[in-house]
Amino acid sequence: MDKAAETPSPKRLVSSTQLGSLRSSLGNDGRSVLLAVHDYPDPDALASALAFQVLAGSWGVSAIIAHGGGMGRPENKALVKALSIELTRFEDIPNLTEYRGAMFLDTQPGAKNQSLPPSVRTLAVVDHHRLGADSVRFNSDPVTGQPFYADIRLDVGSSSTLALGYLEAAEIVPDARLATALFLGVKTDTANLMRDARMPDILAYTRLLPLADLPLAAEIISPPLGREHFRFLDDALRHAVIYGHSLVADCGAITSPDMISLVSDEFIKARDVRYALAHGAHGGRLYLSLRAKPPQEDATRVLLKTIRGAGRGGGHNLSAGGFMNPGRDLPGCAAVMLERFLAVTGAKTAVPTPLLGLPTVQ
Ligand SMILES: [Mn+2]
Repeated sequence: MDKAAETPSPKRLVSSTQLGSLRSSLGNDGRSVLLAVHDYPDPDALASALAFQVLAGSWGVSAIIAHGGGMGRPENKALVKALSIELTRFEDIPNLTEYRGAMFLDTQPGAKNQSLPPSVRTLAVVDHHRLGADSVRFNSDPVTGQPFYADIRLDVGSSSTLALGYLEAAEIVPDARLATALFLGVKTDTANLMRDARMPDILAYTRLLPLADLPLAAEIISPPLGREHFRFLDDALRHAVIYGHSLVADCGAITSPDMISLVSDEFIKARDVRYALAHGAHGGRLYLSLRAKPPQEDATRVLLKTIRGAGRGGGHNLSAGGFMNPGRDLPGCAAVMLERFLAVTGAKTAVPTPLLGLPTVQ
């Protein structure tokens, strides 16, 4: 985290010193900047990138939002479409070195959930994720040694909260489009302020509320769903097994890694379930999405212990995600993963019960 000489007032999330440091990091030599978000970007990643695109634009710096992977969750696709967010995939950029460098949003250099080639210089990072061994412990590019601006706050529930802090420091009031995006970013990352939300998130939410286009936000958050969506959920329901207080849902082969968070989000609601883990195979990896229910607040620890040595992951207190590299033995990897997860969550000796096999109570 950047140690600002000036302490922001309690209502100011970002000081003018921090804003100035970011501005000089992005520079203004006529070259564009890449706003790099994590693969399979979610509303928080997209909204914060949009905010920094506006902020950079106010400094005369042009920036494009770029990412790896695709997009599966219907509401993520709806956000991009409804707000006309222009996205470029890293692989579609012919010459990455034409850009001055990258600002990472909702992810970090070295994190394995983003696939920007490391040859691109890091200019800045704004994020709120706790990562395993990947966490940025330095403020300089590992390849070039050049310093960059880093603002990584584990005590904030969304990158959109931080992005709004930067806009406010620059005295920019977001228009309805940007406010709608940021509102949805805070809302989805904190599950309506009920998951890993802190006071800055609550303040950001209430500031964005009157500025956002709420009917449009409602449309984005509940887009029309095709039958394949329900088939996917049906399959996940049939494969969900409860072991004591831990639920595991095998989603099989998935079309996009972000789909499994739909399942973990939903299944953590099950009575007496304290951890809900959804997993699915995509592109030779076994993806995991974990949700925890208070008083359990160790989702990232549980996830990292589950995948240890076999992949990468990161997250927050109540939600975490990552992947394992199964090599040629996907079933073997899934079995190891399950064994570790049950051991870490204290469910090793629990008798497995299918979620749909539970008796209906009351
Ligand atoms: Mn986020």
